[in-house]
Amino acid sequence: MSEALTMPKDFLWGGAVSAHQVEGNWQADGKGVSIADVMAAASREQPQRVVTDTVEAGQVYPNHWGINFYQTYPQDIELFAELGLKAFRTSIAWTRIFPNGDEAEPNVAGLRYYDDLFDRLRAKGIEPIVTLSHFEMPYHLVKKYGGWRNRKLIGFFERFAETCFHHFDGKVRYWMTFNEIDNQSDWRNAHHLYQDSGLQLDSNVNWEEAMFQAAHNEMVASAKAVIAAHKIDPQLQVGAMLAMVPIYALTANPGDQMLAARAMQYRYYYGDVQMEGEYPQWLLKYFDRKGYQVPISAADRATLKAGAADFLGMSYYFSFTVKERADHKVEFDEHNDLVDNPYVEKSQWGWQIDPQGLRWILNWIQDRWHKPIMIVENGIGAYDHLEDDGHVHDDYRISYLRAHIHQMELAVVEDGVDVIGYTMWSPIDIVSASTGEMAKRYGLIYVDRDDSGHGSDRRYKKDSFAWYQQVISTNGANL
Ligand code: P53
Repeated sequence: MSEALTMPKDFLWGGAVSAHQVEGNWQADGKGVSIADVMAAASREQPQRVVTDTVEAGQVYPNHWGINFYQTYPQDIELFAELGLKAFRTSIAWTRIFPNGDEAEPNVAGLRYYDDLFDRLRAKGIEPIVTLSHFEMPYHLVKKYGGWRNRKLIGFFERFAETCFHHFDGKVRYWMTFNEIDNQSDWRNAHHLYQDSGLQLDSNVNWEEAMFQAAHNEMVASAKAVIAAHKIDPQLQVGAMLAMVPIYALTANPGDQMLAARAMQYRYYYGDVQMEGEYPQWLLKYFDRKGYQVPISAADRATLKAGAADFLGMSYYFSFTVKERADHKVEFDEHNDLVDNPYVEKSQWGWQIDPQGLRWILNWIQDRWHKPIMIVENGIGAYDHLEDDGHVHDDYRISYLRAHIHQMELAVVEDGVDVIGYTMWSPIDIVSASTGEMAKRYGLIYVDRDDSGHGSDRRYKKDSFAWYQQVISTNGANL
């Protein structure tokens, strides 16, 4: 790589996971059933995970075992410390704290588990960064209340958030409310509506309208959490969390350019609402035109304004490309309007690999929201091979991470973008969120477990482990 770039001294180099993808032990110590616990495994070829309502014999539920992190975390933290992580992002499984989501009192055993996890991280000098809701809401809230379309969930989430802010005050300083709240902009994909908002919709419902209603309630809940956190401890920093995907126009045709601009507005209005506390005009007009009922009260507007997020947490995996629709309508439909970008390669799972897109989107965010940015996910899912001698030669992972970190450093050093941390996905192999596979590996540490749940669970350091270790120890100078 070209000459070294000097990153800020206190930059948070880290790694990220989520609770349901690692913890397993899905019924331990009073934990309730989450939406991830009733999602069966899928595959690269058949990616749609089926929600089975109850646990069915003959189905595989990879989130029931994860990588057994609920028990192995003390040893895994030793490995993270050896790697040199300065920050570790995970989530709190809502169902460990409020098993059904609507209880008045928290489950103490759940709080104790995270107490010990955060204490052990701190003892190693690793800053915990915590997401409150990462695709793992209580399934009871789906069944009894219909998920986030129901305003009652605002109160339930507020209680959960307040409980965590109080209980972990002094241990956790950086929080995020809803993981990748913008994935549901692809509302034709039932998986995203379920994962983000706990929606299971009939065909007679307008899914797009339902998505806007659910997202509104989540954003009000998120703002209430921000307000509560600042009351509990003004030091607490609460972020929004978006999957940032640059959406390019295929050509200089103004029609392509207009649709690309609209696509960015569509996918990132959640950011406008959460970072600035305001709905954009174009969207209010869109609701009118479509006749959508999204009850945004004056009280909600005040809440959104007062509860604007402190920073943006973001993931970055790929970019999209669009071209003008045949009917020339300036309306974005993520499920149907995307085209291949001839200038970029794809991963084994068909995700477009675009390191420069990271610099592009960081600049875009800085210009738009003017708040600190934390990259809380970036990585590549790939098939790995564990050699007989215990090595995994994952040069493709090193290449991916190196190219992306380089672009981030250019954004920080040359462009002055305020990025305060980078937690790669993921320091250790985990269950994939979209397909439930173990074989889609992201880790710097290999976990011996396969798609059907078999394996010794032993950990092996991949080649990328030593590589990232020296990235951190040189503060990003040595890529
Ligand atoms: P997996 C889809 C598109 C982009 C990011 O994804 C996504 C998803 C998942 O629905 O999710 C984030 O495991 C997410 C993580 C997830 C990671 O990206 O599907 O925040 O939980 O594991 C990678 O390959």
